[in-house]
Amino acid sequence: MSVVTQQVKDLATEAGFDLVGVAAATAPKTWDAFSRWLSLGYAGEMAYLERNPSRRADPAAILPGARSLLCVGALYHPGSSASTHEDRPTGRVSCYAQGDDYHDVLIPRLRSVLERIQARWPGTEGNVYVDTGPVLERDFAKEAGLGWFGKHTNLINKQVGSYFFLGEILLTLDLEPDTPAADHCGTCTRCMTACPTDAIVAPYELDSRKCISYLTIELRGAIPKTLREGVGDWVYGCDVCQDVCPWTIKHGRVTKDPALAPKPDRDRPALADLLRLDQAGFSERFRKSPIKRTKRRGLLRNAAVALGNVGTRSDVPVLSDALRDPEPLVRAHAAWALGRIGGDEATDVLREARSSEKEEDVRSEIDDALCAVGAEL
Ligand code: B12
Ligand code: SF4
Repeated sequence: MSVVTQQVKDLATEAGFDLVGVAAATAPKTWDAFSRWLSLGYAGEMAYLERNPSRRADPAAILPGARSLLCVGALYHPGSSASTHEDRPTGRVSCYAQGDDYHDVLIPRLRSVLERIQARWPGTEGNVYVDTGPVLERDFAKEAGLGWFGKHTNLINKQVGSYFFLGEILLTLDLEPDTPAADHCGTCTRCMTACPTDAIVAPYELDSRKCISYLTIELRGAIPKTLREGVGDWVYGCDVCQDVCPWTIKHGRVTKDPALAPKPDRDRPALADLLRLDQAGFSERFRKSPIKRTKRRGLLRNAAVALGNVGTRSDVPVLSDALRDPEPLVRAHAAWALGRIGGDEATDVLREARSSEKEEDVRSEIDDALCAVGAEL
């Protein structure tokens, strides 16, 4: 490896990144797979993925003279969960979202690496990305040897598993590329069979519209009724396909990075507490967390679905309050949850809400819920 390449990699390691590699700034190898994925509609409402195709297809279109990508990985699995809430139903939060927002941690860290590169090699231009730009991050990270595409589509690394974030610096500096990681999935299909919503429609192909991560984070409107049961108790993201992977079980490593460590009460929030959050409470509780992305109404929608799946009749009062929430989205999903829980109290609450509900979509959810509990309309 050239001296410059080694020195650049050392700067990233010194900054605290767990995985470091280099890819050439050429067109992404999986561009055709990406285009096909878009054309099949698998991106759902994530319209930003269709923007700037020419920039996504060619790093030099983002940064003229781009030669290399310094690709990094940062472990984020927090280890075993600590929270308990006696017997109250709780929701699950993906382990990537139990700490502070990783963009806020990793972007400044990569910028400081770029500044050190520019100080040592004056005239070098560079752009920093963590999820934020028109870059197929997994494609370049794979080329840089950080891991291979698992059948669940996440990159897996032989030494550490798949629980790591990706980031990269696009550079005009000429660095020596690493050897791409070889595929070690073999005939295993555990992630595909374990996915609760059958979102992994073929090996290496994910239909986002079915993925719990998309449904609980990216989707702004109602969660399709046919998928709500599969969402289970997840209220933000999902880890199932990675948790069942033999590479996670045998080699998965926990983060040692204090900046990405879990925050109290983020892994297993009590669902009733989430449903009672007003705007000020939501903003305060999730100010530094990635969870703020769903906005209050998205998180309360998710909490209602989870309560419909794991709640009991003692949760009817909190769902009854949610039926009066100012957000129609929350009222609609609270109605669905009451229909799942059933019983006389839930039926009375639904009937009462129906008489005053003005929004057609919500009324239709209430009607379906009343049907589900066997009540006459
Ligand atoms: C959009 C997006 C999503 C969408 C779509 C996910 C997806 N699979 O594409 C949704 C909201 C569902 C999502 C969910 C998650 N995401 Co996301 N997401 C992204 C984002 C912004 C773009 C990804 C993208 O371009 N997708 C387009 C499709 C076509 O890409 P793909 O599915 O990876 O498909 C590739 C391969 O399958 C390959 N391929 C296709 N066919 C074949 C055939 C063979 C034989 C082979 C070998 C390969 C291959 O080519 C495709 C194109 O590159 C990236 C950040 C970025 N800018 O890259 C983060 C990113 C991919 N997400 C990340 C994470 C952590 C997650 C979650 C784990 C979060 C969670 N726990 O809820 C889940 C994982 C769900 C899953 N099983 O993928 C990390 C992944 C890190 C890693 N180790 O891989 C990234 C890189 C963010 C980051 N900076 O760390 N995400
Ligand atoms: S994150 Fe969950 S829902 Fe999405 S593909 Fe993996 S197991 Fe399926």
